[in-house]
Amino acid sequence: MHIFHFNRAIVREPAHSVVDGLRSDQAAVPDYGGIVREHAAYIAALRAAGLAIDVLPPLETYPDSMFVEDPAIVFPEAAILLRPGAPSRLGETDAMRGALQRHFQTILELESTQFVDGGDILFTPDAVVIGLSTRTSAAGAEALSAKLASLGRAARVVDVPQDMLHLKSSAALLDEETLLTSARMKSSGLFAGFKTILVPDDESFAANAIRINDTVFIADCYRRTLDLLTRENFHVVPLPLTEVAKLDAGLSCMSLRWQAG
Ligand code: CIR
Repeated sequence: MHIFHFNRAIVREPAHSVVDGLRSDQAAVPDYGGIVREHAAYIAALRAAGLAIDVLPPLETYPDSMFVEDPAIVFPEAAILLRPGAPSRLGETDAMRGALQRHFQTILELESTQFVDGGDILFTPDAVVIGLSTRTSAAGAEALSAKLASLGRAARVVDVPQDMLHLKSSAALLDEETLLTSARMKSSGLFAGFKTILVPDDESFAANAIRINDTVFIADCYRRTLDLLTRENFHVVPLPLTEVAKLDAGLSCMSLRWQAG
């Protein structure tokens, strides 16, 4: 699989209701205008990285629906519709189906007792890593592993630490063998077989980065992680994320990315 090579993406514009999205810190109220600006900067950055983008319309019924990573995963040859583990987000699966049908002939789906958030899925060269979390159930991970096997892809299941929303809240692949992650993720079992670059403890969420073609995108508030990656010779582009981060969200969750034939 081409882990970092992408030429297409799907994003969804934020709805006004996004300010009512799920978040762990109720005191940190996100600003709608700020989210719109950060989302626009994100789309511009993906276009500059060479991606053609489908921009889906906002869905007021689903406050978190701009986080399109959670209801699906996509590969060059197929897509899998997931079932987000938060009840308020379950309907996002149906809302994503049509957008995927425009691009993928093969679309697999989970069943009603199975829950998986795309934020718990990390693609690596050898396997698709699935994190068990408050959103991704063991039954969901098992069912997804079987779907992946039917596509000829291996899966590996790890444990997301309890204080993390998703596996990718603090983990990203920087190249074929190197993970950007945090010490908090060590107990997950994710590190096995990888070199790791650990972000500073007070920048754990900087590891919700994305590599797209030759560029690594990180949130612009994490200056020490930016310096660290630059010293390691990665081409790093910081993006504004202050308001989006109030919704416990990062860069990976705002797009579905793939390499179309
Ligand atoms: C949620 O709690 O579902 C949203 N407020 C944030 C989802 C972020 N998604 C992701 O990291 N994959």
